[in-house]
Amino acid sequence: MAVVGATGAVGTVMLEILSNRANVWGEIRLIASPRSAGRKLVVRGQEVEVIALCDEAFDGVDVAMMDVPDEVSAEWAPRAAARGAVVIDKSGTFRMDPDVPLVVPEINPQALRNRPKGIIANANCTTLAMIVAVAPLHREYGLKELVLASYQAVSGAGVAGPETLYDQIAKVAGDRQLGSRTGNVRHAVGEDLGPFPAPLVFNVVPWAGSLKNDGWSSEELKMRNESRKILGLPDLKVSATCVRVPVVTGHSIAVHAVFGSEVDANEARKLLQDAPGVIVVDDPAAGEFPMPIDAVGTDPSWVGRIRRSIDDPRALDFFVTGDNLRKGAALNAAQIAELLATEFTSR
Ligand code: 11C
Repeated sequence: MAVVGATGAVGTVMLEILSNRANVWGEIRLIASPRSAGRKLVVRGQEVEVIALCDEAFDGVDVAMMDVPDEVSAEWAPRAAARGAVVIDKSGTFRMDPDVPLVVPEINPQALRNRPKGIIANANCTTLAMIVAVAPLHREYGLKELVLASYQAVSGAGVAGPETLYDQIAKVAGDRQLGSRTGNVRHAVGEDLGPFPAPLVFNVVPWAGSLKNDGWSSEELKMRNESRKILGLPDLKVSATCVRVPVVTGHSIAVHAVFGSEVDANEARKLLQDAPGVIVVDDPAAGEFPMPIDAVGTDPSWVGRIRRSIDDPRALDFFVTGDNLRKGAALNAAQIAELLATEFTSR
């Protein structure tokens, strides 16, 4: 196996995950940009030297997991596939390509068999946290529409995200004027906003990704288009508002899901309790809700605040939180790789 982008935010979590799951790989090769080549990282208790991205790096590799920027994937995923590796790509480049399956092992594992380009795509972290909870409800009630609002952690923006938030927190700590009319957060934080369009500290920013047509952000369109593809519902109505919040790790989504048939909140809660990859934390009277501070470092999507819409008996409202670096990225890719390993060994 090759891990491409081994030194990034997701790469670091990937090495941790590969170190803790069953070893079906033998050699794990670590690949990164020439800038990071020569660094030594630990995987499965062994120190491994990072090698620079080049065609030869893929020789003998069965599965290559790539976590690199879109433009790097666009060039290197086909090159790695041409060298004989099955590529699991975590970028946005191939997700909507009809010849590339978009796989969530709990939902559509069969899709990975049809991969004419030798590339399998991994969904966006916000989509992944939400879709694992939505799919079992869809199977029971028949999904018609999703209205979503996300609360996304800064680590979704890569290593620069947490660095920016921690720096901003250090700059404002102890100033009790900030956040009131007499304190100016923008002034306290300074001009360097890192990867964000506005200060994150003492704030929420209704923006993630880049500007697309008619005012939608790329992140909002990903939630719509990827949900449709994963669930096999090309006409699903999806309306998402993506918001960045001052959380380091853990993306949350408020979901309003409209179904074809009437829903029952208790039955839905039971369905979710039995669903793979989901944990239900839903006891508001005891102060128990899904929250990033609890979900960080864990594998499932945490679901709570499950209630039937007051005005529509076919609609369910709930809140989901998941670790955006684990199920949202590295874990889902590792699960896909494990499915591939089963396929290879049964040949
Ligand atoms: C964020 N969800 O939180 C994004 C990061 O398409 O894989 C992942 C972008 C992607 O900013």
